[in-house]
Amino acid sequence: MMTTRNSQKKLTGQITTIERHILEKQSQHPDATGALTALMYDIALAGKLIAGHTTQAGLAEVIGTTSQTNIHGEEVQKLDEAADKILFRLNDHTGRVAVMVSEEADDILAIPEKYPTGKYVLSYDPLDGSSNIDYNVSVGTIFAIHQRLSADGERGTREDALQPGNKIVAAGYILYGSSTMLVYSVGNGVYGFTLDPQIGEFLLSHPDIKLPAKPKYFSANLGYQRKWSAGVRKYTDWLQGEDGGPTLGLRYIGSMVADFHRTLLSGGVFYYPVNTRDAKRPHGKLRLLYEVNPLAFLMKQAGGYTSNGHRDVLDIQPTNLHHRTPVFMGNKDLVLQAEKFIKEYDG
Ligand code: AHM
Ligand code: MG
Repeated sequence: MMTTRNSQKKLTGQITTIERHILEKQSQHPDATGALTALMYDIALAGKLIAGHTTQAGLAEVIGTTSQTNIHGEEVQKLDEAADKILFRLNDHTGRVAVMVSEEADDILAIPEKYPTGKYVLSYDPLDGSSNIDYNVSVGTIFAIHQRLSADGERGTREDALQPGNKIVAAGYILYGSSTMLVYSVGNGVYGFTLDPQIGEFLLSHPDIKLPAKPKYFSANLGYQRKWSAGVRKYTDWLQGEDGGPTLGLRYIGSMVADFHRTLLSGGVFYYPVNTRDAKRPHGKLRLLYEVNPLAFLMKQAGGYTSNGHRDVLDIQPTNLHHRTPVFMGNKDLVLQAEKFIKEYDG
């Protein structure tokens, strides 16, 4: 009975594919050339291809030989390297991108000379949280798109890549979890799509995502708590009900896209502060260009706020491609409280 009713509901309801959704958004901008729409669609395609790899992750040993070759005679690649190549190759020849930045590459990724450049800059983390793959835990791709600063027709530059989050024109992530989801924004709301594996299409499942006003969880690696500053420790106590704080539940996956996705849907705060005893990372672990800023852009679009503990991360001018920053993101009142504790106890 349930099955019949559910399928009837599906048949009568509108099915919005990501392509239709992107095209509808584009039609609201009569001056749009379609390049951003096409770029978004290429990223969605990359997401489908990467999802195909991640779902086979545990099979690498089974379908591969003892050496590094799979049954198709191809070299078995590390998943993050495979994801990196997929994103680059789908975008290097389209004439839509001026230059790319990847977590996997030290320097900017130039468009090969034989192909034309376009007006967008694409920054991405091809597979964030990849240390979790061996444990069958969700991982994700994160991306941000800026407009180029250099002249049209030229090769893209490092300056094109080093732009603050407040100049992002579109951003999103693809979460490879119990289902594959793509969540994105072009600056007018946040939309979530779930991949229907039977037809290979992303279908609109979460229209106009807004952060719930009543937060549910806080999310941080409490294993490092003793290495956080006094302000961050006070804040953590506050989140657990000290000094009139809200008493939130704790959830931490250790895969930023998954922790972010839950925070976006449930309300709360995700933070990754500086570990004061880690001299190698005086600014925390997470990277501004392709991890923090794209998610901060989405968080803002959903009604939330992201801070480095002092100010909006979207206003930080990156000084290098792999610029790191501490991060506190989620419901605005919770994040402002972090700033308050840090100011009071850490100066
Ligand atoms: P990665 O880019 O090497 O995957 O590291 C980033 C990941 C994030 O997904 C996550 O928030 C964080 O590292 C978890 O770090 P930790 O294990 O220190 O809690
Ligand atoms: Mg990463």
